[in-house]
Amino acid sequence: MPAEMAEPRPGTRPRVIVLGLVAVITLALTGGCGAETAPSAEESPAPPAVPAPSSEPRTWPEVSPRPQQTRRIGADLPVPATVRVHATGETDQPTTETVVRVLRAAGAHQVDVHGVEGWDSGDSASMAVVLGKVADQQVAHALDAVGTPGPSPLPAEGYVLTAGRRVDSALLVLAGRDADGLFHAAQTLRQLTVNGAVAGVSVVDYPVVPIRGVVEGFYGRPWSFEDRMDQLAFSGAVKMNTYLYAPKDDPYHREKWREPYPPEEAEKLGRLVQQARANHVRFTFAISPGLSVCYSGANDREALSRKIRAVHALGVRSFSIALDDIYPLPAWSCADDVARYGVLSEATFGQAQADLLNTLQRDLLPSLPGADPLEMVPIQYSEVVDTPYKQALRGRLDRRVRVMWTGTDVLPARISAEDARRAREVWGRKVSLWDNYPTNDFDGAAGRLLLAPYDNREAGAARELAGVLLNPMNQAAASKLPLFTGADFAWNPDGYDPGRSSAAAARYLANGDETVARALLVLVDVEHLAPDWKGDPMRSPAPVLAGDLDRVRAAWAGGNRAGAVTALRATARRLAEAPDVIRGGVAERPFVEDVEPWLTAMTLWATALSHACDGLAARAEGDAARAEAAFREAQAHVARANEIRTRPGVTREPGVVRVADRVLDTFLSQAPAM
Ligand code: LTM
Repeated sequence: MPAEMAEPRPGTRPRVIVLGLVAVITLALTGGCGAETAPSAEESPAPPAVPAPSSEPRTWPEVSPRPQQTRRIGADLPVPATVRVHATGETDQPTTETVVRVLRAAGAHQVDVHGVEGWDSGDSASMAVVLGKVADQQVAHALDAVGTPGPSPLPAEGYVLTAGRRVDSALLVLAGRDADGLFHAAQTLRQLTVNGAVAGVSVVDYPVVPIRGVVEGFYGRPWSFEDRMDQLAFSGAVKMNTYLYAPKDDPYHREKWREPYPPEEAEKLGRLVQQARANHVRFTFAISPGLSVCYSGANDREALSRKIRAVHALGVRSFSIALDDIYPLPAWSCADDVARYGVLSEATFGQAQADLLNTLQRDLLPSLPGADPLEMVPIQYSEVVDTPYKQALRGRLDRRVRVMWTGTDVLPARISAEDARRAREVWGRKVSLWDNYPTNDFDGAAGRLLLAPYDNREAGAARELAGVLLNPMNQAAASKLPLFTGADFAWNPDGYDPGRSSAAAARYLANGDETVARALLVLVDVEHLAPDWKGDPMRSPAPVLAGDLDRVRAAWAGGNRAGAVTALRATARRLAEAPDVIRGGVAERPFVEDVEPWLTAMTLWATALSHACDGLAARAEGDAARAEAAFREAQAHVARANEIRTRPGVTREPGVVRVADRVLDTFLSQAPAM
C-alpha cells in the first residue's frame, strides 16, 4: 500500500499536528480563495514560458490534474524520521496541515513547523520543507538553492514544487503564486509522495481555466449537508476552486426565494462556507427569483438584497442570480414592471433583468465587504444566436457581471472553440460554462449513472471560457468519478486524456488499490452511455465490453468456437467479480450506497452472460438441449435484472437500472441464434 494511502481521506477534518518549536503560522482560515480576489479570465497574466514537456518517460507518480510541466531533477527523497517545515507567515493552516499530514503518512515521526528563516541550516540526514509565496525572498532563495528559480510571472493559482538537494541535505520547496497556488502545491506533494519518498522532480504548474468547479444545479433531491462537506474537500483535492450552490429543489433558493433560511439551515450554510474556505474553494450562493420576481419593484429588490446580505453574514462572498428555466417569457409579475417596461418582449425582459442585476452590482455589492462581482444565468442560456434579449443584456448589463452558458444545447454533445468564441461575442464577455454533465435529472437519464470521463469539449473552448463548472448527478459520491476528470480538463485542457483521467479517478476512489480501480473501471464502462433528452447515446455505450463481445462474435463466426467461449467466460467473470470488489474495496461508503442498485443489476447481467456462455459451449459440443436450457436461464436472469429499479426518491427520474444497455441486452438476445 503506497504511503499516501495511509492518509485520511480528504473530507475528514485534519488534526492540527504541530510539533516542537512553533514559529509563525497563519492559523486563521482566511487564506483561501474566498480571501483572494475572484479569478478573472481577462486579468490572468499570460502563462510563463516553461520549457516544453520533456519526452523522457515518466518516472514519478501520476499527478491529477496533470501538471503543465514536470521534470526529474534527481533521485527520490526518502522522508526521514524528523522533518523541519519552514513556512512563511502567509502560509495558511490548511496548507501547512496538508503538508504535515503527507510527511507523517510517509514515515516522519516528528514534523516541526518553524518560520521561514533557518531553512538552510540542516544537516545531511535531515529534510527541510519551505512553504510560501514565490514573491517571498526566502522562498526565492530556497528555489535558487535547488537550482529551479521560479518562472515569472506565474498565473493566478500557479505554483512551483521542487524536491531536490541543497549541498547534501534534502530540500523541498513549495512556492505558490498566491495562497491558492500554495495549497495546490500541497495537493501535488500528496500525490508525489509514495512509499515513504518524495519523487525527485520539479513541477511548474498553473490552471488554464480561471473558474473551475461544481454547480449543484440539478432538479430532484438536493445533496445532503454531509455530501456537500465531502464534496468541498474533494474539490480542494482535485484543484477545483468553485462550488456554485443552486439546487433547484431547495425551496429557499427558488420557490420561496424571498424567505430567509431557518436558523438550523443557515448554520449549516455557514459551516459549508468554512469548509469551502479551508479547501480553497469559493462558495457561490445562487438565488433563483425568476418564477415570481417583480424586477423593478422596491419590495422585491429589497427582498433580494436582504437574502444576499443574510448569506454574506454567513461568510459567503460570491453571489449568483440564476434566471434559467423561466422560458418562454413569463408575464410581468407586477404593475411596476408594466409601467416601467411596457409591452413584454425579449428586449424589454432583458432590460428589466439587466436593471435589476446592475442595481445589485452597483448599489448592494459595494456595501458587502469582500464581495466578488455578481454572476448570472440568463433565460437564454443554451445557444449562441444573437437575439433581442441578448442584445439588451449585452448593451446594458454591467461589464463586471459574469454570465453563464450551457453550451450550444442544454445537453451539448460537444463544445467547440468556435462555440465558446461565439458565446463570448453574443454576451460581450467571456462566459462560464454551466456544463450539464454528468447530471441525470432528466427523463432520458432515468435509471442511469453517467460515469464516462468528461469529453468532447475542445481544449480551445477552455481558453475562450472564464469558467468550467459541472452540474453533477443526484448521487453525490458517484459523481466524483466524472467530476475528477472535469477538474483535470479545466486545469490542463491540452494535456487532458479522458481515458487516463478516468483511470486516475478510479485509482483515487480505490485509494490506490489497482484491483479495486480495475473493478471501478468496469462499472465506468457499463455506465458510459451519456444520454440525450430522449435517452439516445451521446457517448458510446460500454465501449470496452462492446469490443470484447465483438471479438467473441468474430471468433465464433470465424469457426474458433472454443476461443470465443473462453473469451466470453473471461468477460462474464470480469463483470461478475466487479460488484463485490467495489463493495469490499471502496472505503467511501456513500459511493457504494450510490451505486448499489447498479451493482445488484450487474451481478444479474453477469450471471445471464455466464449462462449464455454455457449455451454457446453446449452448442459448440453439439448438445442442443443443454444449449437451449442455458439460453433460457440467461433470459430468466435478464428478466430479473430488468426488475431492479433506482431507489425511491434518490434520482429525479426513477426507472429501471440500466447496465451496458444496447450492448449486453443485444448480445444476449443474439446469442441463442449464433
Ligand atoms: O442548465 C441549466 C442552466 N438549467 C437547468 C438545470 O438546472 C438542469 O439540471 C439541466 C438538466 O436537466 N437543465 C436545465 O436547463
